[in-house]
Amino acid sequence: MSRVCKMSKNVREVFRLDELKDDIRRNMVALLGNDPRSKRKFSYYNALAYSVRERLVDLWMRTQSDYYDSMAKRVYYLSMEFLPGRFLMNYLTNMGIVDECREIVAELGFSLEELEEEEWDAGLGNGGLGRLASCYLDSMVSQNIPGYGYGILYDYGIFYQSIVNGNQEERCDNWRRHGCPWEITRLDTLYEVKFYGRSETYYDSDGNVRFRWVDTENVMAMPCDILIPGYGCSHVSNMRLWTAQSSREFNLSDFNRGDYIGAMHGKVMSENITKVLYPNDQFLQGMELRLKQQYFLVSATFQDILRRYLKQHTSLAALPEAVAVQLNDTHPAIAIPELMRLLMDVYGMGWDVAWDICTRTFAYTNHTVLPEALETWPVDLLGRLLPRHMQIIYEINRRFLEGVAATFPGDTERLSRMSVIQEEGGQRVRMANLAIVGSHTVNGVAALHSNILQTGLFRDFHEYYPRKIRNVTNGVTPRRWLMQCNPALSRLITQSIGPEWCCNLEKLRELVPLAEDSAFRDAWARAKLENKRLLSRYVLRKVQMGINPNTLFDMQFKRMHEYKRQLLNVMHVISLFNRIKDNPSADITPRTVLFGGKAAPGYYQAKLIIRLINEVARVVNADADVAGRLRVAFLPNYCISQAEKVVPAADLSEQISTAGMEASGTGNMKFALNGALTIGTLDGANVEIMEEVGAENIFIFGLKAHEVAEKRRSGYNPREFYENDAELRRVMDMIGSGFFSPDERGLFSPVYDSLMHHGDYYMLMADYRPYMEAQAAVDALYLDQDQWVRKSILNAANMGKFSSDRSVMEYARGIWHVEPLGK
Ligand code: B1H
Ligand code: IMP
Repeated sequence: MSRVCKMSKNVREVFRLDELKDDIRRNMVALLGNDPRSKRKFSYYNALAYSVRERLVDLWMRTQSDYYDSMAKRVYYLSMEFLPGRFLMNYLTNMGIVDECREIVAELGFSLEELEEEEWDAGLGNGGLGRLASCYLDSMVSQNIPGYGYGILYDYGIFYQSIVNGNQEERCDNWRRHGCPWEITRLDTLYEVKFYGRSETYYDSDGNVRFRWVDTENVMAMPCDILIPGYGCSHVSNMRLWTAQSSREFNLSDFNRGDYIGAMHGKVMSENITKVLYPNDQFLQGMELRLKQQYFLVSATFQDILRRYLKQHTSLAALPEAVAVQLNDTHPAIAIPELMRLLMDVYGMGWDVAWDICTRTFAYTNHTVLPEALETWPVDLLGRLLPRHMQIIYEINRRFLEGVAATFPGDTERLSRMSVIQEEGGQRVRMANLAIVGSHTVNGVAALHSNILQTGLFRDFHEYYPRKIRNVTNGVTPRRWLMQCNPALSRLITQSIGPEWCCNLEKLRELVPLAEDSAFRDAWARAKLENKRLLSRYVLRKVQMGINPNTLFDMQFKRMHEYKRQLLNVMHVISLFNRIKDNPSADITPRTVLFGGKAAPGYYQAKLIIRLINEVARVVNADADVAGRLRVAFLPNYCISQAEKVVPAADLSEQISTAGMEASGTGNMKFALNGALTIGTLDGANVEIMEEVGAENIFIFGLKAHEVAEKRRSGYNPREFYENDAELRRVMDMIGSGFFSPDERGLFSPVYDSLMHHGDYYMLMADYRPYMEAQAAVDALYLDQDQWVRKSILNAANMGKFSSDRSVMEYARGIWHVEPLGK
């Protein structure tokens, strides 16, 4: 903290702000080749970005030197996804120079906000899992924990979603088309990554049998660094993202045979590895290219980790004392056999020593229990692409099962459940089992989820390794998710309780007594209203629809997924519509219901629900009786920069997944931190949010996780709810009969059928009435603005636990065994 304060006092000196304007002009000319007199926003954004970045490089080098000098243990966060969004405001926020920069930019004839809008989001992830990785990097560096993110620099990030005639259409996200000023490409560093070939046995000089991987096809990995400034800029770290480059000797034999085009084809194909992010949140497609991406990340990263380690060590024996590797889900779990391969085949270690190093280095975070998201790879495919790894996986499994068999003699069922190799339906490698066996610690991402891992999905493993599976509840960075995205509320909070909250979110508790102060409540309500006005303008621009900031803003923004139950929300909207139509003079709480989220391109049902939302919106918004009381909109292309506009403006946050299915959720935390009240099920981190804010300040409804499980076991009959609830029946019949699709009556039959005829797997029918009742309580409370605002304040005030600073410190102390530097 002391460093932070010192820095902000003389920030003008440290960051040479008096020279910033000149630097912007200089970069306009020298780097961009543009005339500073042309007033192009895009050029100014870039020139500003370069001028900001260059101020951090120096601090980054000092930070790295600190790490070396102190021989600090380093954390490597391996993730196939990072979702940083835009960088400019984050850099300025963390450097503490937003206001100064705003002045300078104004002198150049721009507003900071308009330059900010010039930046294209870095969307190198699908959703929560990728954004969590970015929050953790922010928290690591802000708390002086030596950490790096390692990932892939996809040419195309998560697709751009547009809505055409109510349907989702995907466009490619060519996010670097106009360059990316934050990237520092290391053209001079290249690692070779091998694929295919075969594993060969040979004898070393001592006569021992050894293995080597030969006849491979090689691709080069080139790193690109993006700096990550800590808040207060005490430290600056980086994420290192890899791009694929063809190796020079690629298909040399084709060249030599005169097959130039054939050789070039191979070259181009090899560079495809980092072309595109797979857009299937929580659904395994099992494509060879995806496995290639995973191994590409892992191989390049470990060459870099070992290179750095070996600068200061002569033996790899102490690797676990110097390096902690966190696997962000199983996506990089091929790292386990890769490290074994390196230690044994390249550095000559024996199995036992290598295995001990390996298992003391890795930890694995599980983010989902959905069966369709659990990674398994066909043995054939893995064995062809990575033959030596397949051998090592078999050996890991053989030794592991020997241990299990010794502990549970004769329990063959258990052995087959726990095996890394799934036998039924063709042999496959279960990546989760591999990750558990090869890690010292496994964690779930919210208390309920970790409990489900221990007693459900990983129960056998929990019995075998009773201390391995633990919980670290997710968190979000208060820098981006309050300070940066919500200046109005941040200002008010800082005026009231001082600025420390952004590094110590528990401080927000000091707002609790202020909930009883009517002047403070008024100021709070004004800040929320200002945000709602800003969002209204954005909605008008985006979808040409006027919305009224004085209505209740009811928001559900997240990936489109059946388990997240956007459909349940739609069913509530339709019910409200019917109530208004039945009784046009009824006194109801005016609402604006907003949705946003992408559906995986091949996920038919999720796309159909987007269409349904849009058709319901069309009917509702056009109805004269409804006008002024209910409006519905789907905002296209939900992404980080849109979330920064949506989250601060929400009154009500919809977190209504089927209990037991949302591992944690992090949107729930962001909304509550910005003063939204939650309507939700007891799922994921909602459980802990309720514990923190108190049951009286949150709208909890519906089946609990154990009740969902119990209903599934005992037989669940959705029709029973249909038959016993006239209002529900009417909603379902409207969807099924084509009320919202008059030109295509059967359009929504699959939605109707999934609930009525295909078992309603996500139990919307069971939760409909409790949800309606919870929504009625929301309506009633909103009419009493004084009470509502009080609860809004109490929500934000009690979000301290959900800072990613807390999560990261739990990982650091309990899993990585690293301490913040300089403390
Ligand atoms: C989460 C994923 C995920 N869980 C596979 N699992 C993917 C799985 O491309 N893939 O193959 C991509 C993503 N994402 C989310 O993680 C959970 O659903 C949320 O509940 C959780 O908050 C988030 C962060 O822990
Ligand atoms: P890397 O750790 O080798 O990737 O280097 C990252 C940065 O750390 C370099 O650009 C240097 O600024 C710094 N650095 C690298 N090696 C050393 C060292 O041995 N001592 C101090 N600083 C170093």
